[in-house]
Amino acid sequence: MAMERTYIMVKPDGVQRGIVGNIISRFEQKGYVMVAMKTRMATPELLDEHYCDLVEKPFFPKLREYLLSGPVVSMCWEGKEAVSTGRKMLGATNPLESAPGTIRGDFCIEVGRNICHGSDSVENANKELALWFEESELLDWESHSHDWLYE
Ligand code: DAT
Ligand code: MG
Repeated sequence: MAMERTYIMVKPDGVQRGIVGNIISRFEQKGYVMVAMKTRMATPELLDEHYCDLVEKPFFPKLREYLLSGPVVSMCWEGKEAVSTGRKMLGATNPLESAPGTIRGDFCIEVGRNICHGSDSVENANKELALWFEESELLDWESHSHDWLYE
């Protein structure tokens, strides 16, 4: 079974608009386990590393300003195929192309205010989790529902 950990981050608009609880609920209800969570301010250095593939893009300065505009909530969720499923739960990058029922499809309109981040591969998830969390913050524990979720 491909048990994975993914990095999910609620961006400043999601925090300001009070959508954090809804996003947590969706991952909990799906059956994923919360391995870590914290509220913090991002920094330019963290964002340059986190979005190292995008730093040359023309929209990057605005993206950085947006992500520095208020607290973010960093989370690690664990479970079977958590990375790819987390991306499906978030919806498409452009919220107008996100299906209703996804987080972006239900709560936002513009790509520059798309309220959440989710890792796009297991490799990037590991990189992002190491960037945003100390190793000691990532907890190993098993939900009491484990055997009711997995055959
Ligand atoms: P995702 O967040 O779905 O993984 P991404 O990694 O391609 O998408 O881009 C990271 C973020 O950058 C995205 O959530 C919003 C912003 N972004 C991406 N493409 C953009 C564009 N064309 N114009 C403005 N912002 C953009
Ligand atoms: Mg991405």
